[in-house]
Amino acid sequence: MDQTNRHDTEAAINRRDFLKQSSVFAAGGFLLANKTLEVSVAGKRPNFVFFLADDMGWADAGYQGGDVSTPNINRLAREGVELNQFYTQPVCTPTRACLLTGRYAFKTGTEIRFAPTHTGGMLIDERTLADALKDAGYRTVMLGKWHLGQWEKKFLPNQRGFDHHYGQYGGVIDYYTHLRNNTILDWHRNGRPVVEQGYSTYLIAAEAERLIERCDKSEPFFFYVPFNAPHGPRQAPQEVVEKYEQQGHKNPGYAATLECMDTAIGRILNALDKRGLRENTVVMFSSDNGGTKNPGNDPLTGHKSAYLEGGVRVPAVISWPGRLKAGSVVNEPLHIVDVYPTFVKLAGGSLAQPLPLDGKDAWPTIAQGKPGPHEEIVYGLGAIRRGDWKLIEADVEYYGWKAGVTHLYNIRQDPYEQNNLADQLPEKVKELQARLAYHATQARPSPERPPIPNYPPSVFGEDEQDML
Ligand SMILES: [Ca+2]
Repeated sequence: MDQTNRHDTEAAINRRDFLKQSSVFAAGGFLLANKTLEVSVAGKRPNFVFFLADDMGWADAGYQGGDVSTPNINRLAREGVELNQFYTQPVCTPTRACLLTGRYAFKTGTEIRFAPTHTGGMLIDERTLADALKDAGYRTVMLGKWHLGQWEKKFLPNQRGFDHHYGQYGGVIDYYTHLRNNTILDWHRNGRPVVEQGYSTYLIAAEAERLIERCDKSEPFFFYVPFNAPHGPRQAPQEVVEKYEQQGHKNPGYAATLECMDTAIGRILNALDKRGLRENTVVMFSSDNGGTKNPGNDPLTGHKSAYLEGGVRVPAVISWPGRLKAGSVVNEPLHIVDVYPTFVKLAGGSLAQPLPLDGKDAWPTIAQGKPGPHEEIVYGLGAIRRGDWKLIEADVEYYGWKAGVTHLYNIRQDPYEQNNLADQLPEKVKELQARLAYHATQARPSPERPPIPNYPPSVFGEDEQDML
């Protein structure tokens, strides 16, 4: 066995052991129960930085034993709290809606992934996390990929609570040309198209550095930083790709794209350090959905687009130096809808709003080892978990996974979803089906306008057509 293979094997074994250990903790209580620091949020309100990776696999962060260099994400885990059962939706658009509204995506008009021809957007009566923090006196900044409506102005980031936006509106860009399908410019700053040179991941880091350098330290801020990395096309500076080629890495393009994202995270953390802001900043990192088949999500089953754990259970860490116990692990199930109430509460903001939240304040679980706040977690209208039981009622055809088959798993006993108990436990299936049927009554689709005229346009953003 050569060195690379040995490393891969050892990493896989470590991950397997860790997951087994996790299921024991989940059964027995809460790892943090007697070890937490008491957290008081009295005093100065924290800043928030949320880094969102795009399609990063469960196994790829170095802190999970992955073979890509991610020292900055590892540092966040080492200095913060690892969220070991942190769930999202299986694809980009709905996860981003969950994060920004604290509500399940099917209620916000975003159950489906927005294609480039899509003229709809996240429903405009939804209050966003940026709206809520702005109401609480925060400066709100978004750097990166939106994917919640790319055409009408009312759906764009500056209209959804962000004081500043820089980045892309749609789902995919070329990292260097910032074009979709080699045709449509998708790079913008505050509602204006931007034509510039540079690698998107590093441009995002540079914009963040500039803003942090200039920021008024008396004004709290929320930075939402959803990178387009490591989503395809997997592009990175040649010297980084060559490093992984020389190591014999099975997917050097992916590895380099991920490493560069980690480098950008490090630059932004350093910018906070330089201004003396890190101690008063909550930094969170997660992926938006599971990895694709290559590199995969070993040892979880399934991939992006599937409701299996590999599609919806993602690497996630949260750090607040001096406030959260360094190097601790939370094994309670949490969902990305929880970020909204958790952050707004820490900010001293108001959660009073007409549309009810699905997210729960997860701070007592994260900081004090309290039981998880959820009786159930909904992954979309085709999958739900209540307690340890997870039902997958429908799914897309994906990498050999068959749609139209009912699956029932006990996630605590069977975290890799190997043993479908649906035929053995019809009453449990019925109970969970009834819950999904209830949630389906809450769905709100987003109406689309007629197709984008003269598709493909030269730039996304209807009002930006004449600005190029
Ligand atoms: Ca994604």
